[in-house]
Amino acid sequence: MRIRRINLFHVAMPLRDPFETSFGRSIHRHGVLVMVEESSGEVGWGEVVADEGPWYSYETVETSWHVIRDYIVPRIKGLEFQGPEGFWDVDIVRRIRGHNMAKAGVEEALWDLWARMNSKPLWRVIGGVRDRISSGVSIGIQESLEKLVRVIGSYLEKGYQRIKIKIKPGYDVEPVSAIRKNFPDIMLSVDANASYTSEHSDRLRALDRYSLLMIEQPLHYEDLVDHAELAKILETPVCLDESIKDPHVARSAIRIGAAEIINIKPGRVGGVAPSKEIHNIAERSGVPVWIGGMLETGVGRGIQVALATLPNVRLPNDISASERYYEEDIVEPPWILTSGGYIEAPKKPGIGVEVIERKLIKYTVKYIAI
Ligand code: OSB
Ligand code: MG
Repeated sequence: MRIRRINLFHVAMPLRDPFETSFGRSIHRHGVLVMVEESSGEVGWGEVVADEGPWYSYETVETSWHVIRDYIVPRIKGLEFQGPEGFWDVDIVRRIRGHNMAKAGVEEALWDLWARMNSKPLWRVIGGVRDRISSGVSIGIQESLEKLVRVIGSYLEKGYQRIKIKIKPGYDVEPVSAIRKNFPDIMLSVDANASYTSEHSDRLRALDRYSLLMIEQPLHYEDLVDHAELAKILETPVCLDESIKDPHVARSAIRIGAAEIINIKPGRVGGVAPSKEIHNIAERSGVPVWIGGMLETGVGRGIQVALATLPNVRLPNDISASERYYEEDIVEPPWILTSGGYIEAPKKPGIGVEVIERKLIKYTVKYIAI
């Protein structure tokens, strides 16, 4: 395949409910959709999950725009690729340090394009083994415990298989205990988004009483050693998100015992190939993985769904239906939850859904064709 043009769309999608974590509150989900055009006219889509500001990661919409426009596109335009893996052989891609969200947007678009050109669903192209994936829901910090319990009840009614709540120091044992009082047996996990330090280990140990599925990224985003020590003293398995920037870090984290579970977010690690690589490293070490999310639009969700069909994805994913995030998704069909809390892996080629131009235009705040 030969790329003749790349289009970038900075989108601002209004979230159905504001999403609050230990690092801030979002009302809109910003991101960059990447559309690659092949010389035959076929197109592929990918999603940069960077936020407007450098909160979850140092990357932002603007830095990804800069890196894609000024470094990646000039070198990949016109190149003949034998397959999407070829992206990682391009000299400039190897030389760019970090900026995995920017790389992921382009890389995912090449995978979608490749699968479409071969008339196969992406999940089949990457070796998926199941035709539906387990869906969980991630719930932001709520203004009251009553509201939290009510919101959880409504998602359980819809069928979501696992509830994850955001915690931070001072908002942890109480919400978890309130949830357990109302829902003693549900699959429940917590995500701290790096808001604790080793000094909080008593507070974290207090969570051991609630049979949590895992505690996600309790400590600093660059820290592995303290996570390894914490994993030794907690019964609740420690899962890493922010710390697992790429396959290299995944290998180190597993080796020292810092990651008993890994949250793979394709957008965070550079796209499909690095996600598969982390999946395989973890599988060889007996570490289960699941696919995390960044409130993706229907495009990024297609990439998540495909990856969630891989064999070592053994826990429910942060991949919810389109309507959980947005009044209106930009793709059709929207992603829907089926009975029992599953999302079906599509039968159509590529990510299996189409971007609707009218909706894309509605949510685009900046556009460039390169
Ligand atoms: O830490 O997993 C996280 C959303 C934005 C930034 C970070 C995280 C999240 C989520 C949402 O938890 C997961 C989803 O997309 O449903
Ligand atoms: Mg997380």
